[in-house]
Amino acid sequence: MAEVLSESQIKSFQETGYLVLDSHLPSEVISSIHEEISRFEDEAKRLNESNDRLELEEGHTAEQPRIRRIRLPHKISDMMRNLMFTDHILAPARDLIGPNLRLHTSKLNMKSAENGAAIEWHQDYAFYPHTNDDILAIGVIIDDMKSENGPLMVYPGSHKGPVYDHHVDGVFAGAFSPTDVGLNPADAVELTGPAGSISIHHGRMVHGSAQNTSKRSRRILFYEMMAADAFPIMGSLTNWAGIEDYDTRMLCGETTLTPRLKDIPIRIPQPQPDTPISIYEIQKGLKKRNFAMPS
Ligand SMILES: O=C(O)CCC(=O)C(=O)O
Repeated sequence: MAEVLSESQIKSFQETGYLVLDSHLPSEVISSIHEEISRFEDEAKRLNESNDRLELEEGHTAEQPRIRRIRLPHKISDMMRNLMFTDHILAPARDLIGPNLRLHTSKLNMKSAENGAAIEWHQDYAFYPHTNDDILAIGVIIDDMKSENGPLMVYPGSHKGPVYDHHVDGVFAGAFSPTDVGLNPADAVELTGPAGSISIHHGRMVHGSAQNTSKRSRRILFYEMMAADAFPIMGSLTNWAGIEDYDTRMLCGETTLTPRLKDIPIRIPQPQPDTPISIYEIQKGLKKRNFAMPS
């Protein structure tokens, strides 16, 4: 018996690999996220370079702080940690991949007005292959997400296809060009919705987003999670400091020591480039960009 999703929403997710739940969160939650972001923007005014909390956008200055990403918000904001454990986030995930869930990571992508960076096409599963693909990214849409401000885009159904080659010159580059692998750009779909909506995409879904050239920011808070019986394959970009540490990431339900194996394609994201672990930096290895770079 599903908790919040209808049978047709579950079926649609299984077929297409994504869902948008319009106006899913109370407006107070979004207001609280805004307050948290303001706090991090104040912190950014004192920074000249990125650190393990805040990744700065090119062009950042103390006068005009520009944050590209708030890293691991569940670790540095009680508010965003508490939200992660609510049914707003976990109930739809349980409806899609079962009762036992473990966090993979969290991030808040800021995509600022007028220059916010693109994210090239990729599959999350190419970064962190696991023994099965019951893996989701849940995006809390903080600003109205529309065509003009660089919405998340997906290739519906691509979660059932190959895991594409995300390497350039033999080094993991975390991206690829859809046209090189026979995907038709006309098939890509923009995920749009008012602030307070949530997007859900499958771990194998091909997705990306263009630079934001509009006058409005497009901020989205991702919680990426998987079934507790999905274990990282060696070489996966998963922080693993032993099972005790891994189990601190349980979001709900029971942990296990018996991984579930699924017969699915796997590629190992190794060797890694000699850059900090950030998708924005890793993707700089891509020679043929699909989206414009910030000027
Ligand atoms: O923020 C976006 O539009 C896409 C985010 C994404 O795919 C990522 O951070 O891995």
